[in-house]
Amino acid sequence: MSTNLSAQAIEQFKTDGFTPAIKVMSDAAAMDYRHRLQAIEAVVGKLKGGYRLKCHMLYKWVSDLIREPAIVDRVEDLLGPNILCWGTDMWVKEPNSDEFVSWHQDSRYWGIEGDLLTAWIALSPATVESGCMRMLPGSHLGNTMMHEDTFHADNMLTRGQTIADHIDESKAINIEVGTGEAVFFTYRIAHASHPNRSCDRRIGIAIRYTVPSARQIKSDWDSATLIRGEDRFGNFVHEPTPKADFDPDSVDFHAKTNENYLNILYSGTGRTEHRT
Ligand SMILES: O=C(O)CCC(=O)C(=O)O
Repeated sequence: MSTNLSAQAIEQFKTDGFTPAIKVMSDAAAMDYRHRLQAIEAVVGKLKGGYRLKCHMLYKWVSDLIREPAIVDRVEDLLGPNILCWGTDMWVKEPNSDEFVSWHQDSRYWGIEGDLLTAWIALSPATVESGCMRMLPGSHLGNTMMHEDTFHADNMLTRGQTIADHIDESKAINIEVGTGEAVFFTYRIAHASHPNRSCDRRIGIAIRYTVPSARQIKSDWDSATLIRGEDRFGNFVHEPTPKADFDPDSVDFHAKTNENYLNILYSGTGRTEHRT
């Protein structure tokens, strides 16, 4: 079975800013990943802060997932042969809960100049009822929009950042993603998601892929994991690969890079306390 994107999906990524949902693993593999995630929750509780962010340095199975050919081959179709993984976030919405994600563009906050895309993988069905993402097609082609910080208690974003401009909801599209499917979207796209009103947890893992020519402009230091090809730019310190869950070498490195990441995410807010 081909693990490449169709010409149509590549075209849609260029014009709309995202691909259709594409099967990247079996339902059984997704269930296995879900069990691994839940086994960590059983030990550390709700995944917050470092347990949720850049966690490919903490959990061996996430470190394996970011290298999965069924995902990376598609990323290569969009970014080219040299690929770095810059981040991994868990997005867990509990059944019948109020947590939501306001309209935002990731490119507004991450300090990355260059190409960056997300592979968002569903480990349970992301439907309209369970609070799948919504995206505004073509919004990646204009200028970055103005955002304001709300710090709303139910907003899953670090600073509750919300696009201040009017979003025409009638033009937004629901991005339903089945278990074991992924949607690939550029970090410039405006996106959001409603609360989970279903009886199951809505679990997604977002993997952020970029290219070696990209650079961090909000910090003198940043790191990424080389996934494929070569890095002739040296803009990111290369991250260690955990040999097992909570490998001490990776844990130390993760603490440093995650603190740097949170400082970038909160820059300009004057807040020193991080709430993720
Ligand atoms: O999972 C969600 O509902 C939102 C995810 C998101 O905003 C992102 O991956 O950038």
